[in-house]
Amino acid sequence: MPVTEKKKVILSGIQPTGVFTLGNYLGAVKNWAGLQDEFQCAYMIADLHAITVRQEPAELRKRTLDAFALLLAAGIDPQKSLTFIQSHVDLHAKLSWVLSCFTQFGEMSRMTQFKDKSQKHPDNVNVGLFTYPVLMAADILLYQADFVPVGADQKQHLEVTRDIAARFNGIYGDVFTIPEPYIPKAGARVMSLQDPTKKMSKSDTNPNGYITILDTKEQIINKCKRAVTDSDREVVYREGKDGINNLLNIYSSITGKTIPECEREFEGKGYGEFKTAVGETVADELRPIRENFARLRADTAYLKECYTAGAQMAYRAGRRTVEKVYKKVGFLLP
Ligand code: ATP
Ligand code: LTN
Repeated sequence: MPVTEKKKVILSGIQPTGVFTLGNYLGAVKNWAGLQDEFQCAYMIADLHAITVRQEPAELRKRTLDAFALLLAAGIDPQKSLTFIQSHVDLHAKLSWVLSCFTQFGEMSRMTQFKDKSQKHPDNVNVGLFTYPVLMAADILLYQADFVPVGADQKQHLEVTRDIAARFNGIYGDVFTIPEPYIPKAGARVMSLQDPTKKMSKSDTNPNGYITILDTKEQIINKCKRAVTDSDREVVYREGKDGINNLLNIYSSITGKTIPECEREFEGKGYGEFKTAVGETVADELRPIRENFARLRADTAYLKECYTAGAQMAYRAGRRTVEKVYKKVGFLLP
């Protein structure tokens, strides 16, 4: 009889800090649906992470439900994948505490996301923002994930997760699987349309900087037309042409064409024509998600059924890891 191989485990998460942007989609969520058959996947809404920046409570609740519906709208099937909300599974917080005692202050100080976000919110540089990557490590290690599909901005957090896991394993034996990042070749870093030296972010205060996956065709085309570029005329990928490079990346990531193929397609054409083509391509790609979302979001009873079942299954999947960790570090079991 053939030995059936156990599927490798994938885990990823997204914060309910706003409607997902084209960056979240191309860098992460788009790939998640396609991994569901080959892997045992777990996808969660990272609401614990979201409160590292001050959130209005009613708004956070609404955004969490929106984000959950968006995952399903983007093709995540709760029958195939563990689909849940982070705060519903208390194991994340428990493991995070233990891991924080195996993480060095200096390691956290080097995280660029911490530096960026504390600059952005100088009035609220809280300890949660500082230890954010430890909680992320707990999310991943709890489920013994083999791969973590994320955008390029999360690479540093994954490296630190690997370091924490290896350190713990070095002391206590093989407790954690060491996870690998799974970063897409194209679309891993979509930049802001208004400042193409910064990543596109859903918590940007200027909505022209990002395209959300629920924007209408008209809004998308308008934002692309207004995208900051440069003063020459050639649609070519070149150092210093950050705005055009970004639009080429987006176009290439959606169409699957290589950058030189895209350049050839727009040879001799102006920026206006190129920007409209990018806008139309993006809008066509996102339309089905917007339609699915409208249908799913209206059915809150179904969403609740999915996230309740998801949390129970996630709990069962993660429980053994916490038990093992508690035993290893020497807690007297109740
Ligand atoms: P916030 O603006 O609140 O910090 P965010 O838009 O950066 O949020 P996250 O929830 O932190 O989004 O990230 C969800 C996923 O989307 C992660 O895997 C992250 O790597 C990916 N991602 C975020 N922004 C981009 C981007 N501009 N390009 C590619 N991938 C991205
Ligand atoms: N920090 C992530 C969101 C996130 C995540 C995770 C991603 C929270 N926990 C676990 C992968 C695995 C971000 O994208 N900013």
